[in-house]
Amino acid sequence: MSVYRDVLIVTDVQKDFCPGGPLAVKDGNAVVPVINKILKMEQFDRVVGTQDWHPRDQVSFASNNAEKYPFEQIVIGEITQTLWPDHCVAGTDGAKFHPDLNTDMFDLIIRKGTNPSVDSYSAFLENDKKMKTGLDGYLNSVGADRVYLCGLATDYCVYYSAMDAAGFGFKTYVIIDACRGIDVPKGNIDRCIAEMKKKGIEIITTEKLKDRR
Ligand code: VGL
Ligand code: ZN
Repeated sequence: MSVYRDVLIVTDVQKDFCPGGPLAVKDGNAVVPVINKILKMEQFDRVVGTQDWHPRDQVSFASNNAEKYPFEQIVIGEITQTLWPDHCVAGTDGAKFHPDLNTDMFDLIIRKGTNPSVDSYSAFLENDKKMKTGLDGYLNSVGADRVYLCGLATDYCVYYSAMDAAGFGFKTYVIIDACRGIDVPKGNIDRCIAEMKKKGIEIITTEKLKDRR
């Protein structure tokens, strides 16, 4: 056991974000074997899985906004919100984890985006940057120092979760070969990677995980 408490966060590896789903991330399913391999390395003190878990009337669904289409933006109060195809509706098949993802080692599963009027990309804070999911409290209570993120999507839920993890004071790493992104608007993945680096988040690969302890 290391002096550090290391937590892996497996972000939104759900059917609806994989090929064939309504909000398919290009090659989204390719993260599954990579994450399974990471889990097998048993290098983490805790593993958290997240699920995007929306009510049908979630404001970020284009279908809930008259004459609006997926990938357009709307302004709700002070929040600029991108609109999406309906996805990850709570309790539906598409909201399930990818069937090949090994979830046996998940200590905690956190569901987010459950508030109809505010979306949540981050596993820590809803898009209003105020309402908490409770994940920061969990990480503090298990004594986490370092947070490692992987999953979907690089430029949305992984990005927002990583920025908040760093904001809450955790040393934060993104395992980039275990992530895939949406890249809307075009260039968004590269922009997010640059922003994360600017915040002190380390972008690493699975290969680099092996000998870090
Ligand atoms: C996500 C868009 C909408 C994600 C979730 O998991 O990255 N992206 N909802
Ligand atoms: Zn969502």
